[in-house]
Amino acid sequence: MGRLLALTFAYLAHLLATATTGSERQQHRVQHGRCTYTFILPEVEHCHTSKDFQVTNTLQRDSPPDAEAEASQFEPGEAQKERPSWQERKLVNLESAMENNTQWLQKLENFIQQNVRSGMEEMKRTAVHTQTAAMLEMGTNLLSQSAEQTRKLTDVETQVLNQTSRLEIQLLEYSLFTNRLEKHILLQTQEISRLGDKNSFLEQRLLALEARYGKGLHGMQIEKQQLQELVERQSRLVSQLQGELVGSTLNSSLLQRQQAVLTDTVQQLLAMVNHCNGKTVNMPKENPLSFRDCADILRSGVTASGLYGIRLPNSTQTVKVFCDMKTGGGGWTVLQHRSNGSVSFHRGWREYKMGFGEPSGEHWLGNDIIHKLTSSQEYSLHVQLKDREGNEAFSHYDRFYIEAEDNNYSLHAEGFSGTAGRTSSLSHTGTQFSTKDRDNDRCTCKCAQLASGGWWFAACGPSNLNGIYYPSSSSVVRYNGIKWYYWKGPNLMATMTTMMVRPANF
Ligand SMILES: [Ca+2]
Repeated sequence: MGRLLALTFAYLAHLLATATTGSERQQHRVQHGRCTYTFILPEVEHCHTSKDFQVTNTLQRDSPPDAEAEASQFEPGEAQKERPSWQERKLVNLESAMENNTQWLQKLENFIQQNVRSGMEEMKRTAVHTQTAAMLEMGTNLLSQSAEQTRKLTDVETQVLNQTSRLEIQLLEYSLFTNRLEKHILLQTQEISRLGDKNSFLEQRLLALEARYGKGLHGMQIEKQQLQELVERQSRLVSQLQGELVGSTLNSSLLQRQQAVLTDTVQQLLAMVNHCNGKTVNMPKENPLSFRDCADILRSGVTASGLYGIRLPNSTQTVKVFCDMKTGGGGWTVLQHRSNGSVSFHRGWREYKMGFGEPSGEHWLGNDIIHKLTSSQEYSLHVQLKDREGNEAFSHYDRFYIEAEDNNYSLHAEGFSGTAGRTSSLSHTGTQFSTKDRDNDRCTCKCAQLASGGWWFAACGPSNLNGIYYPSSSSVVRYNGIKWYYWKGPNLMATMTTMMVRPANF
C-alpha cells in the first residue's frame, strides 16, 4: 500500500510540474487494471511567470497560512508592497485549485484504496486459488506418492508375511525334527544308562573274579616265570650239547673208520685160520631138500633155533641164515641182529648189498638176499628190541618186502602193530636205502653220514637200527645211535635188536 501511495504522489507531482510549464488545457489518463482514470488539471490564463516565482515543491504550497506568513517575513520590503494583490489572488486561486485537487486526490485515494483493496482481495483470491491449486497439486502428488508408497508397503508387507509364513513352517518343521531328536536322544540315553548298569555289573563281577582267582593267577605267573627260566636254561644246555654233538660225531666217524679197518683185518685173519685148520666151525646141516626159508625148515620138523642153509628162490645160491624157532611160533629167518656192538654197521653200499657179519652173531644178511627172499612171496616183518633196563618190545608188519638194487632197495612195510610205540618208526613205503657212499634220502644232508650206518633214511626218519651201538647209557642225546623213535625217542640204548621175516600165511 505504501508503495502504491508513493507512486501516486510521484505521478501527481509530475502533473503539477506539467501544469506550471504547459500553456494549454491538458487531459491525463491513468490506466490501472480494468479502470481508466481521466484528470483535467486547472490552468492559469494570462499569467506570466515571474522570474522570482519558483515552485520547487507543490505540496509545500499546501502549507498552512501561518507558515506562509512566516516565510514571507524574509522577503524584501518593497516587493512585498507591490505584489500582494496579484499574488494573493493567484495564491487564492491556486489554493482553491489545490484544495479541489486535494479533495479529488482524497477521493482518488479512497477510490484507489478501494480498488487496491479489491485488487488485493482479487490478488489474495488469485493467490489463494493458485496456492490452493498448487497445494492441491502437491496434495495430489503426495497422494499419488502416498498410494505408491502404500502399494510398495503392501508389497513389502506381503513379502514379509510370506517370509514369516515360510519361517513359521520351517520353525514348525524344526520343532518336529527337534522333538524326534529329543525322543531319539532319550532312547539313546536310556540305552547308555542300561549299558552303564550292565558295565557296572560286569566290572563288579570281574573284580569278584579277580579277587577269587588273583592268588591262583599270581602263583601261576610265578610258576610260568620259573618255567620260562628253566626253558632258557634248557635251551642254553641244548645249544651246548649240539656243539658237543658235532665234536662227538666227528670223533665217532674217526673211530668207526678205525674199527672197520680192524674188523676187516680180523676177518681176514679168521679166514686165513679157517683155511689153515679146515672147516671145524658149526656148519649148517646139509639138507638134501632145499628150504626157501626157516619156516620151511620148521615145517620139516626142525624146531631148534640156529644156523641153517636156505636156497633162494629161482637161484642155486645157498645162504647161511639164523633161524628163530621160538618167537611167536618160530620159523623166523633173521635179517639183522645186534647184541654186543662187536660188528661195525657203518659200512658202504656194496657191503650192505652183499651182507656182513656172521649169522650166528651180529650181522646184516644182505640187501640182495633180502630182496630175493621177500619178493618171492608175501612175508611179515618182526622187529624185536630190548633196552638196557631189560624192557622188551616189538613192532610187527603184516606185509614186508624191498625192491631190487635198481630201485635202491625201496622199502615196503604195511599192517603195523606192536608194543614198541603206537606209531610205526619205520620209514614210509617207497623210502630208498642209503649208505655213507650212496645218498638216496630226501634230505639236503647225507643222513647215512650224520646218523651212521645204512638204512631206509627219509629226511632222515624216525628209525635206524644200524646206527652206532653205544656201550653205556648217557644223558647226552646221540643222533647217530640205534634209534626207534616212537618207542624210546631219539636216544634208545638198545642191548639187542633183531629183524626177521616169516611168510605172511604162516
Ligand atoms: Ca641226501
